[in-house]
Amino acid sequence: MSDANRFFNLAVAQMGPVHLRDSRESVVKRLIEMLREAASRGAKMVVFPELALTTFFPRYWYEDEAEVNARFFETQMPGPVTQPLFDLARELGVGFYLGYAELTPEGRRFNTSILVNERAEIVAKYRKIHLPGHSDHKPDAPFQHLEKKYFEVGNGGYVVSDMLGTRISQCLCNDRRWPETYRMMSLQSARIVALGYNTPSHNIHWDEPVHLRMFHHLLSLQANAYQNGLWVAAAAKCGKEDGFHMIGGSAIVAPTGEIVAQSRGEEDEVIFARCDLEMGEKFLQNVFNFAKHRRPEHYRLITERVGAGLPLSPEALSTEI
Ligand code: CDV
Repeated sequence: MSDANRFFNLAVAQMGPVHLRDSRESVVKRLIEMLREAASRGAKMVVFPELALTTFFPRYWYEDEAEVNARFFETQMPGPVTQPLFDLARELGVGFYLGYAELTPEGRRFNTSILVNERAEIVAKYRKIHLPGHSDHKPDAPFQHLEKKYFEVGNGGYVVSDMLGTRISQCLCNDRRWPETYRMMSLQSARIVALGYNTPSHNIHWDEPVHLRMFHHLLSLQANAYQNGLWVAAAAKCGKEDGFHMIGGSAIVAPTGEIVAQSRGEEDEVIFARCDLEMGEKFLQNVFNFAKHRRPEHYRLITERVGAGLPLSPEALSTEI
């Protein structure tokens, strides 16, 4: 592999809060500033957060679905407000990943991300698979997490795209906690995972200690990067949105599982890494040589069962006839 293909300059653009009153135009202006900064540092691609264009609206209960659609969802990508971001990406020759709320012409709603190449063409779309939260109104909770009300489960699977001289895959927020996500990508020979997230620091479902939110976020990225020989680039939307706090901790993690870049604060911030795309190969040719060591015949339950059930009998576990 030549050095030009071996090293991939990757940027993550963390966003500070987006409040309800903030216009889409003002948000896109912030994205544009960070795209410029990333390009000036030599980035080939910039990873923006999940639902980057609006506040994290699943924290609010709305009766009026038409209002939700009009206020928070995109019917076009690019649309008139996001077009300048695409124009600048083309001018600078930089690709990007962007999360947004998608409303389809049929009225279906997804929590979506896209990969855009250096010619500002949308190469792939991903629709979030692991939707967290609930669909009912919880008036006694300090805030809602209504992803199950506002979005359908993604229907496109884990897509791996040839882009910018490598293979890039996408997921969104809660997906990063599930090992199946990364294994699906690595089995398709992905090299880089782009992901955006909005992680409230308080868990409304149980009294989870606040410090665990950051710990589990980083633990998930690091363990899965290592176990799948992947570079993982994770972009937060964070800080207090209208008083509701979300964790920062945007990071670029190497296939060693080590964090090579991490945000410092909870504001707009670009972090950067020169990624050696051959680094993952060492792991994938040795300890995680899938073709040599994986034993799918012993993993049946992973696709057959959703929730945990009773232990299997020895006969059911055996592969011998
Ligand atoms: N937007 C998210 O998917 N947030 C979840 C929260 C609810 C735990 C996350 O995994 O960070």
